[in-house]
Amino acid sequence: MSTVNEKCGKIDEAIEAFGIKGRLLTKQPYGNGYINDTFLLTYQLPNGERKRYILQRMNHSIFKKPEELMENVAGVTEYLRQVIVKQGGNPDRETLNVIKTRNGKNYYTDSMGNFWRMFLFIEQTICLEQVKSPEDFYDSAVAFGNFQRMLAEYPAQTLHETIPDFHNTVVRFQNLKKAIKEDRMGRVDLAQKEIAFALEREKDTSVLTDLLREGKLPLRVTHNDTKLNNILFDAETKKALCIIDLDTVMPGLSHYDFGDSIRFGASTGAEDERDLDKVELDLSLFEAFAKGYLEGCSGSLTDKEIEMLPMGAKLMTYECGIRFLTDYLEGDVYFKVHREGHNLDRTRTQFKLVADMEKKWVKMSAIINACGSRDADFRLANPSKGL
Ligand code: ADP
Ligand code: GN1
Ligand code: MG
Repeated sequence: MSTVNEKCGKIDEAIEAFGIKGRLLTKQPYGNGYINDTFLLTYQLPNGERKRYILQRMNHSIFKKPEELMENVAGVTEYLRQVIVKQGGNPDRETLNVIKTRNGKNYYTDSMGNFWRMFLFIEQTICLEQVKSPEDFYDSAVAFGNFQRMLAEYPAQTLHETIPDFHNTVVRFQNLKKAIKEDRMGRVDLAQKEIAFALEREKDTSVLTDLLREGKLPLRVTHNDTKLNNILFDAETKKALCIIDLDTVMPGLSHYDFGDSIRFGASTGAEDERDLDKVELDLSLFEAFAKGYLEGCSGSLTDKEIEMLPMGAKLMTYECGIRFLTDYLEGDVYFKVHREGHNLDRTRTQFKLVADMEKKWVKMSAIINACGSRDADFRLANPSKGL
């Protein structure tokens, strides 16, 4: 327990603020997220039962307005609860559930100015760091597609933009150029090859944002951070159960969700793998995800959206690479790192994947074409479902 207290001085104050009835048995750091500090709390309830909760210290240097962030999370989770109940599902397991403080608030501000929130811990689940089988990945795709479909009618205008320009690749590229120019840590020399790779692809950065501006791609409510460890699988049925990490649910393009899942899950290597020979795009995983995502969206994507999915995969991978590279150059101030050069290693895997996608472009497009034809047949047979 001492390590937890050393890491977060005011955790006990936060625990107290949520007023869970029962005796706190353990508190421990939990999970592999890069952004928030996550803890698992185990309580013994007055009736002798054990109950677990997730406590998170929100990263307020990244999320500057925790109040707005939690308004989004509470709004979306309450809405999802209703949809899940209507569908006959279990709302305590199929969505996050925000626990309120004693004062009825969605989060607690401690005396050091840290922001804390609590969720029901979803028991009997597995969180995957890497795809184990195409079936799991297909399943996660259906779940992310469903997520978007369930939120299709959500009043998007009430959502706050928790991180402005989150998937604006043009802005991300400008940030990279600024970091190169400033070279705050003297690391530019160590990343010459990666910098050259990033700069050579400037023309790609605006492809999706241009189509959005021209009205050729629709804005939807998207998750925006669809990596595989942001989904919980049921430990017994092995089916995708609950989408978590809702901090970046905002209006966005379907390509952001599709692409981010591909960059993380369809890679044959881990995101920080140092042996780049182990990293490539697995086309069968790409196909499994594309099939599942379109099925989950249930005929709601337009032809143009479908056509642009390979670009979504490439651009989200490239964008994540330039974000890791920018953070490396700026001194690892955004993503949690666990070793020297960690962000540069992550940059390299993303750029290796981008290069591999460029090689496999024709095959990726053919897979999407085939999935798109099936989707068009589905829309013909179910005219009420399409746009
Ligand atoms: P980050 O933004 O830092 O990625 P997440 O919200 O994704 O934080 O949480 C980190 C990890 O904690 C997740 O990958 C998952 O393993 C676990 N986790 C988060 N919320 C829950 C929950 N309600 N039930 C079970 N596990 C959870
Ligand atoms: C972060 O929060 P987490 O660990 O699920 C990041 C994503 C990146 C991802 C790279 C809010 O995701 O955008 O794609 O790391 N989240 C935020 O692994 O910046
Ligand atoms: Mg996460």
